[in-house]
This record gives sequence, structure tokens and C-alpha cells, in this order.
Amino acid sequence: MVFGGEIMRGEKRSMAARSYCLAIIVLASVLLSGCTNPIGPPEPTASLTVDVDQINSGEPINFDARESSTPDATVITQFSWDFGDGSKTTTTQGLTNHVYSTPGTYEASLIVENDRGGTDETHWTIHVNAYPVIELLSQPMAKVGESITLNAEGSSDPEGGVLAWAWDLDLSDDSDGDGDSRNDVDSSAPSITMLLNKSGEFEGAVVVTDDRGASAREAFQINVSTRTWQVTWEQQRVTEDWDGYLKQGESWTYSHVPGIASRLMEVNATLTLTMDLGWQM
Ligand SMILES: [Ca+2]
Ligand SMILES: [Ca+2]
Ligand SMILES: [Ca+2]
Repeated sequence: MVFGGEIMRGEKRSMAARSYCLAIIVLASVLLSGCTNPIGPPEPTASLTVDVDQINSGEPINFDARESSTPDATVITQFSWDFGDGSKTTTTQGLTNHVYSTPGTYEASLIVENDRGGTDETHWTIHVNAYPVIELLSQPMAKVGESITLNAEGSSDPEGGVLAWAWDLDLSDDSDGDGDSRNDVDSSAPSITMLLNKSGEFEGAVVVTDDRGASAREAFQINVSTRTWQVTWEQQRVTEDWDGYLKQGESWTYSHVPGIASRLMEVNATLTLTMDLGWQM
């Protein structure tokens, strides 16, 4: 019995020792894991921010993952970026940027990896706005004195945004006096009518802006020519009668001004003596 009792106490001590060791192993595992993954490698925590949630197509957006962390005794070794439009890149620093060339909604993702092979992933949704599409009806040729209509009312925004129009009717004239002749807002109507009162080549532009501040610009040219006039001259005979008397050496002068709408074509002068007194003593 004594022998058997020793055996039982020995088994109990052995079981207690195994339980104690198992508790130590489990505790050590929890401590080493950073309390995030008691089975696999210690995992980092990915953190992602962007400078803007909405951009216009073609504009850059900046991604910042520098707030990502990893448990003590480990370091982040790689940031794997997937921008959601088919473009991917990896960096060792938590900063990058990307240009979305096509409008749409994209979900960017980031995987942060540490030197123990632990990873964490996070996502961010980005809306890429499309620029308005300008539809401009203009008249490239005109004559002085004509009124022409420029119509951009048919312009549209792919997202259906509310549009605003700004016309600069002469890119060589600084109508608002700010030193830039190409930024004037001579009209904000969708369609305008302008009187062409002088000849020459004129260039203007219309800027259409959507409700998210994306602007599209289209220039137009108008060649204003002078009018061609057909002139018909009417002949008018002007006569002047004079019956004065001139002594030797005297003269008589007659002047005729034809006026601004006519001109003097020909002058025929005839002096007719109605009485020749002859020599008198
Ligand atoms: Ca838009
Ligand atoms: Ca101007
Ligand atoms: Ca100006």
C-alpha cells in the first residue's frame, strides 16, 4: 500500500508538473504573440488614411499608413498596396500616392507585414469624379453687324451633377481687370447671344463646372469678316451760271464740294462770252 501510495503521489506530482509546464508554455505563447494571435506569428495592426475621399480623375491621392503598428520586438517590413483599379505596389515606408485616370468607385486595400511574417489588412473606399462633358454649338464664321448664338446648354456630367457655365467672350481682353485676359466671366448663362460689331479673328472659351468642382474648358473661334458692298454711282450734273464782269487781270472762282457720299468725277468748264465790247477808247 505504501509502495502503491508512493506511486499515486508520484503520478499526481507528475501530472501537476505537466499542467504547470503547459500553463507556462501557453502563457509564454500568449506573451510572445502580442495577445493577437496565440497560434501563428505576432500580427501587426494596419492603419490607413487618405488626404481626400473624393478626387477628380487624373488627380493624385495620398495614402498614409504610418500609424500602423506591430508588437514589440517585431518591425514592419512591407506595405503592399492594391489601389483597386488594377494597380499595385509595395513600399517599405507607410506612404504612397496614386492617380486614378478613370472615374468610378474603388476600394483600395493595404496589407502590412512584419519581420515575423505576421500580416494585417485594411481597406478604404475612394470616389473618383468625372469631369463634365461640354457640348458647344458655335458659329465659326460671321459678318460684322451679325448676332450669333453660342450654346453650351447640352453639356452634361457623367454623374448627373448640377452644372455651372462661365463664358470668356474674348481671350485677348481682360474684362475684369485682374491681369489675366483668359479668366473672365462675361456671362454665366448656358447659352448666349453676342453682337459682332467689328471684324477680325476672335477667340473665347466656355468653362463648365460640376457640383464637385471639376471643370472642363472648351475654346471657340469666330472669324468676323467685313461686309462686301456694291456701289452704284449716280451721275449728277451741276451747273453754275455767272454773269459778272471782270476787268483786266481779275478772276472769278467757283468751288463745288461733292459731299462725303459722293465724289467729283469730271469737270468740264466752258466760258461763254455773251457780249464782246471790244476795244474802247
Ligand atoms: Ca462629375
Ligand atoms: Ca477675356
Ligand atoms: Ca481677367
